[in-house]
Amino acid sequence: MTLKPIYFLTLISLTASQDLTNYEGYKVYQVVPETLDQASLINKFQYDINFDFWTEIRLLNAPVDVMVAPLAQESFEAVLNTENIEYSTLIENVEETLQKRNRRRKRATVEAGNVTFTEFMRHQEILAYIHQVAADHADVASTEVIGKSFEGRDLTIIKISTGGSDKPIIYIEAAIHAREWISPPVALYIINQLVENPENSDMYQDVDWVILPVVNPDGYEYTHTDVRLWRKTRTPGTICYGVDANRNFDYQWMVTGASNWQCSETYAGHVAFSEVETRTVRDYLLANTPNVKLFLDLHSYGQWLLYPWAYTSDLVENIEELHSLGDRVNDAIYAVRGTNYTVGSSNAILYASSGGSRDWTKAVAGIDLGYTVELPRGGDSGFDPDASDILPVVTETWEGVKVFYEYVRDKYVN
Ligand code: 0X9
Ligand code: ZN
Repeated sequence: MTLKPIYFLTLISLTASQDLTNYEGYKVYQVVPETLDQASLINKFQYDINFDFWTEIRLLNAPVDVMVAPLAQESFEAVLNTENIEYSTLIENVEETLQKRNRRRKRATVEAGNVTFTEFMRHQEILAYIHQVAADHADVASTEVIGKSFEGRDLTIIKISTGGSDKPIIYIEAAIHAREWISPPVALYIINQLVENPENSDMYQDVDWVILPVVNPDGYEYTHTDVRLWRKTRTPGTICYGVDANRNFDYQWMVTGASNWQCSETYAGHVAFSEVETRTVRDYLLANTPNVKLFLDLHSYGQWLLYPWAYTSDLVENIEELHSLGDRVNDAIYAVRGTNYTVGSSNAILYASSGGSRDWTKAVAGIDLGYTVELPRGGDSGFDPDASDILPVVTETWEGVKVFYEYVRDKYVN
């Protein structure tokens, strides 16, 4: 069948026309709910397309950063004022902040195969680095393309292992949310320290490591080329692009804290696992159960160490283990320069969300230990740390990763 050109053009113009690419006049408010009523009121805006929650409402008296479209600001402020909810303006005009940042963002090129922790690397550079590591350390490191993104980019893991079978695996992934730029460097630093620092060679004798530095490369690249604050994947819908990959996993999918509206930042997809990126992660993990013992999902921002469940306030069965391990990881990170994480027990989470990877890894893949690591904020937007902030964050986080490793080794290696 051939489409007449005129129909074809109409179809194209109907596709993805509502996506936001300019943030002129958008404001970011920092709101502090002090009572449950206030929290519940603010939470109602989660489902409004004019609101993009940059951090979630988790505890009373903890600040929540939310970006609001110009046309909704007056009524939002009116609600905050009437209800006596404490707030301040974090960013007056998001577009201006982004433009200022763009002008400053002149970076040195990264030589192919090298890694840097003083610049944010592009997806191709990240791939080149992990391939180089595997080539230089073929006895302990190998890469595998476990799938392709929607736009055809390689989803490449690096495995660090001295071989043998049935060793416990620590699986770490980053950048399931495109704009959370501090997360891939943390993954890359773990690779770098394990393989390129001989002091750490003990850490992969009895435990295998699998690291996927960018889960959502299409979105990640789009944040570099077009829209800095893009969060979702880049699959086209009829009106808007993208699915929140961290609402797309098939456990309690679309039950709460997720949207069925395709233009929402937390759009769960038209079905669970609609996204090739989440299916790829699913298939890899299922193929490697029961060896995967620890799942770390690197996000930003907010300094939270979150364990299941996200979809319910019921307590997870091994909460004591998860909480005390989280506390010890925080102690190790804190010792470096005082960065303090809040370790999230389920009852501390005020509002649930469902379809996230970490609930799925616990309930379906049977991975008992799993954390969403919300790394520290940085830069004006919180998602945009200065390149000079990378090193302090990756080095302190590495101290926490060592604690995770020791726990897995002590528990699962005979
Ligand atoms: O909403 C998310 O997907 C994560 N936060 S983010 O700001 N990086 O988008 C949190 C996922 C885990 N959620 C809960 N444990 N509630
Ligand atoms: Zn995230």
